Amino acid sequence: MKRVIVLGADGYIGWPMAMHLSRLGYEVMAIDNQVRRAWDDEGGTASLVQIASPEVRLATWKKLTGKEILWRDIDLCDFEPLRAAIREFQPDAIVHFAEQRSAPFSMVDREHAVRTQVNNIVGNLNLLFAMKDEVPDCHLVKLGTMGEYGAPNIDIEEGYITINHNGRSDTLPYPKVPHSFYHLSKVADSQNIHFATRIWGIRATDLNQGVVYGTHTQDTALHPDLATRLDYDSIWGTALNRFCIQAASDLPITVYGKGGQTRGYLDIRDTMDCITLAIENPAEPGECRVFNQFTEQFNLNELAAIISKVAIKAGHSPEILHLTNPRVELEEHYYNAKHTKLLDLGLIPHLLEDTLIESLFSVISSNIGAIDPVLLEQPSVTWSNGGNEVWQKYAKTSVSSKMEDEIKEIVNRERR
Ligand code: NAD
Ligand code: USQ
Repeated sequence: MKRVIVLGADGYIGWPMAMHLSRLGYEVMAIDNQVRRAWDDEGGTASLVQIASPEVRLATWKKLTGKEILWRDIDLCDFEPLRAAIREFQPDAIVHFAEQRSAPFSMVDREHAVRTQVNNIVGNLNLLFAMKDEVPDCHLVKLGTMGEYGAPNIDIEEGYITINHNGRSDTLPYPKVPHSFYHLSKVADSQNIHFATRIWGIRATDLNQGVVYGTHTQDTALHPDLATRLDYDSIWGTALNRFCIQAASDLPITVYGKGGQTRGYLDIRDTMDCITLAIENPAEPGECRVFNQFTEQFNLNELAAIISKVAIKAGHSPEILHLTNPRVELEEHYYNAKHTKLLDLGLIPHLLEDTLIESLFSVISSNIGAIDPVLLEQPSVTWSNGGNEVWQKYAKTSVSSKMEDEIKEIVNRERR
């Protein structure tokens, strides 16, 4: 039986992934420090779908399937406990989801940008050192993001590009011009992983994932206590989730700017399959393999149109609004990203329109009474001057001072 550690196993994707691998017969250790729940408490945000505590999730999983997922409450920025867990479990693969993943959160103010980059870059670096020390042959499957590339005016390749320059040629990591301090933390992670594979011979797959949607997997659908998150507020909710919930509650769909912003998208079930394919077909020692992990691409106007079409069939009359864009980003641009490597390994994609009809709209309508319109308020964080004032309006605690304390604690811990 192969052993896999899932880092960030209390999160939107990490929890279904831990169950998915457990069902497939992998021995799974789940690690998370539940910081995401703390960030919800600070910011006054919440998942639309109620999520159970890790204890209840694990007990329910064991009761329904007879399978045990080991749980460890560890902060990746805390090196020794992380190393000890890896030494104890001796994983064949580690799937790394455990990062701050919101672009608006990273753009609130200096503290949030620092918090994001310290959490993500230090956590990832600690992981690389722990792997080198304890399990040098283990395969790292790291969640990066398509947003690392930004929106270049040329085709986006899968990780590397061959450049001819002044009569010479080389294949180099693809240039990255991302659009938030969060996305920049992922670029730094990618660089550090690439370097670690070169100097230590670590095996790594860096997955540049598009926007993930949907809450239903074979496992989350088994019982309400196994459900995963559905975020729709302006910090954690993706445009796709927000548009669906706006349409289902007869509120205007909020497109920022012209709506030509194009992104790659994939169903959460395809995320499960992509990561399983990556684990089952590991990178070679010293290889830093990059896959672009998405199945369909849409611009925001196309996305709003598909969601409106499904909402109209469900009896709603959605209106599409174009708001002043709080972000600094291209609103009309070329976008052609290669994504063949996972298809070559056997991925069979689900399609957005089917998932909207088959599950997402029914999940939303069964939770319609729990929607908080304040969380859909616009815009919450502006890129040009930060949204700290708006954040503070909703935050239950003084975020700035709490963030400062957390950062000081991490720095002091590292010094010790
Ligand atoms: P999430 O916020 O729901 O889950 C992340 C989990 O990691 C949380 O449970 C959090 O508590 C944990 N975590 C964060 N920092 C940690 C630390 N220092 N130590 C231990 N645990 C920590 O996020 P998600 O949507 O499940 O995303 C998972 C990963 O996939 C992220 O790295 C994200 O950047 C990436 N990704 C997500 C999407 C998407 O659409 N959701 C798209 C592309 C990439
Ligand atoms: N947007 C709207 N209206 C809204 C919210 C957002 O028009 O109400 C726009 C944004 O301006 C942006 C686009 O929608 O142009 C995408 O924003 P998003 O919040 O859906 O996605 P993003 O910030 O890119 O982040 C999400 C996840 C992140 C992941 C990323 C994948 O939160 O963790 O890394 O998608 S990718 O976009 O491929 O980088």
